[in-house]
Parts: sequence; structure tokens; C-alpha cells
Amino acid sequence: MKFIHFSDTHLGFSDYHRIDSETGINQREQDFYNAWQHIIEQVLIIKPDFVIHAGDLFHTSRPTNRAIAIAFEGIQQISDSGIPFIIISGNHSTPKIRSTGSIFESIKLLPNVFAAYQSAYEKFKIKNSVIHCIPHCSLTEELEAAFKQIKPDTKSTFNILTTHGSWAGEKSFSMGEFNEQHIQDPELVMGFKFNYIALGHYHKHIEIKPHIIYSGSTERTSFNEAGNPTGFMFVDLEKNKIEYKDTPSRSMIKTKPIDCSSLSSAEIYRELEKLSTLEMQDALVSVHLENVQHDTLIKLENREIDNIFSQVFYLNKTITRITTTGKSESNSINLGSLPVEFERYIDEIKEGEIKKDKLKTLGLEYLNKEI
Ligand SMILES: [Mn+2]
Repeated sequence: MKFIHFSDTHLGFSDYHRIDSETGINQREQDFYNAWQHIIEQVLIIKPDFVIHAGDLFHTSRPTNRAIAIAFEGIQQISDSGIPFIIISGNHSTPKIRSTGSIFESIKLLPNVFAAYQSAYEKFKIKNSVIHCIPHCSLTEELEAAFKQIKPDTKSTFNILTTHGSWAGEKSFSMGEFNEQHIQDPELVMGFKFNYIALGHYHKHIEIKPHIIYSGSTERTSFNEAGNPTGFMFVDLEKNKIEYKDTPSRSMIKTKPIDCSSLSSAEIYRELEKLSTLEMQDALVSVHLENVQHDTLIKLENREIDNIFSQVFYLNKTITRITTTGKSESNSINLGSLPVEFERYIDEIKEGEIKKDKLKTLGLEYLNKEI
């Protein structure tokens, strides 16, 4: 019994204002579609007995027509080749209001597609396996009721569970999202060992136990996920083979913070040049400048820094400074923000024309006020 487990494809996610020259759509959105299509191709090559998608097919519960079309195209290819496709809804693809209806109502109309999306337990039997499904539940009571309904099928050779949420244990597998659900280890509660538990939600591939696995996401939705691999699980229960397969995605690199407390702007540029590598070609890159002196910050130029990393797809800069009172600030500063531009402007004005210090204090007070 061979199957593929993948998750968190977040179709429809988009970010940054870059357009794919071939398709004319947002490049990050296209990256997520490419990751999805790559896995569909792998499914058609590997020809497993079934496929499990453990939630967050779409980034939102009301996906765009394009995201829907791309999802359908992929699922239909699997469906047409006669491979059963089991899918549960995750927190991102579950509508907050039930009356909205669900896109899964349409998806499940395709032959060989089995979707669990109604905040309730469902099970599907495929050959000698039973796949117990617990989708994202809107209420904690629904989640508890769903887990209580699981009855292992002793007549089937394999009992597999798939669910979407943060696994409760020594470590937290939280994504820090307000509506995520917390999953108590059902094996401890039931006193029964599943052959495999296919988890979705946590975007990093993690093996909790050899048979309890987060496949992780297929692309990365934020710099918190820099360094995470992207891929899917290939499982052969007869041969006791459980493998993680890497899949291509846009590289995301978070560099080590630079302590700028004793550096001038020219020295900061030099340090940044050392970090800039060819490996960063078309990557999402995040650099962090720590403890920048106040006077240095005013001299730092966005354009200079962007030029140092001209090979990257997107450069994220987080900058913290030492304030005039000598404390380091925890909030990140945007070099192009109005307060920084204002300070730059005031500093350029000749002394004597106006009371610079007073104007600066007053101006910054207004600009930093939350409106
Ligand atoms: Mn997710």
C-alpha cells in the first residue's frame, strides 16, 4: 500500500509586486502554483495507491477563480488516472461562516476524490486501508466529538489518520494563528496505534514519531519559514518505508544579524557586501542590521543596500537602532519611512536658520503618533 502525503499548498497566496513574465501573474503566486504542479507530476510518475492532502489546499476560504482553476486541473489529473485523492480542509480553507458554503463541495464531485471539510469526522476505505479524516473544526467541541468518533477498522490491514492542527506535546507545533486547532495525541487517548498519521498545518517537515509526520508546506509563506525544506512524504506501509522527498521552491535566506554599534554607514555597506552571494540569485533574502547608531541610520540609503543585493528576487531589511538615550530599540525601522526621511531632511538644513532640535523633536512626535 503506497501513498503520498502532502499538505499546506496555500494556492492563491501572493506577495510582493513582481510579475511572472511568462504568465503575467504575481510571481509569488506563480511559485505556489509551480510547487503544486510539481507534486502533481510526481504523483502521476509514482502512481501511488492513493494521495492524502492534509489541509490548507488554498490560502483562503474564498479562493480566486485562478487558484480554483489550478487546483482543479491538478486534482483532475490525479482523478483521471484513477488514483484516489483524499483531502481535508485546514484552518485557512475553512469558511468562518457556514452559510458561505465551501469550495470542497465542488471538489468532491470529481470522481475518485474524497473530501472531509464539514467540521466533523469522516472515514474513507480504499482497498485494504481506512483513512480516518478530521478536518479543521470551527469549534473545540466539534473537534473533541470528531476524535471520539474514530473507531479503528480491525478488518482493514491499515488504519491511517489525517488531521490538521498544532500537535500537543513537549514541543509546540503552533503557527501562531488565532484559529488553529490543538490536537491531543489520539493514540494515547485511544490506546491504539495507527499505521500512519498524516499531519498538516505546521509548515516545517517534522517527524514527531516515525509514523506521525508533518509533511510541511510546499512553498514558504513568510521569513519565519526560511531554512525549512519543501516537499512531500512517500509511504510504503508493506515495506515499512517512509521517505521525505524534496521538491523545488524559491530559496529563502535569512542572514545572520550584523552588529552595527561601532560601524559607520560605509562599513555597514561593506559588511553587507560580504553577505551578498551568487547563491542569492532570485532568492527571497532577509538581512538584519542591529544596534545602528542614530547618526549612522540617517546616512544609510535604501538604494545603496538594494544595489548590493541586486541579484535577489526580494530583499527584506530589518533595522534596529540605538536611540539617543543609548537604548536599543526593538521595533524595526523602515529606511524609507516618513520619520527617517524627515530626520534626514532636518539634518541637511544649515544650522542657524531654524531651531533644528526643537523642530525635529516636535516633528517626530507628530509623525510617530498613531493616527
Ligand atoms: Mn498552512
